[in-house]
Amino acid sequence: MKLYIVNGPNLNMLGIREPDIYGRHTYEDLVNELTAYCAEKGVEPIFVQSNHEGELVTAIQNAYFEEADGIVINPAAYTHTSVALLDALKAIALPAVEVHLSDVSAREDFRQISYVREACIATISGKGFDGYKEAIDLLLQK
Ligand code: CA2
Repeated sequence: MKLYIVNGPNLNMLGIREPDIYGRHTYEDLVNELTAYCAEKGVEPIFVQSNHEGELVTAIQNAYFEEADGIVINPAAYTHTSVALLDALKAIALPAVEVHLSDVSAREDFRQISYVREACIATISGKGFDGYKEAIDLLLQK
């Protein structure tokens, strides 16, 4: 089973700024933790982090062209703005799970909107790195 694990803008800053919201662990820690988790579960992970919307669209399309089985996606701020990511997820029609480190439902009004949610089988929010593991488990069950 091959899964794309896609992270959006500023998530490369994890552990560097705003530890109260996003924790003290780095993006590299996230990749290492999920690599180990995927190995346990027999999953091949493909990690993409980009600060650019178009590169995230390309990553989603690549999941389709490379015959991935699903996508775990934290689109970060593009969650709340991007019709392009929604369209890409709809176009490829692979099972996708939306993940957020923080509990977006308890944050600002503008974070209550998610464009991508409509194209995802589930949304997991506020569980930190464990949310990504839950998303992988959900896709494995699928
Ligand atoms: O909670 C999440 O995972 C978010 O997707 C994170 C986004 C935010 O725009 C969403 O509303 C919720 C922000 C990612 C920024 O990550 C940073 C990490 C460390 C320091 C600064 C930003």
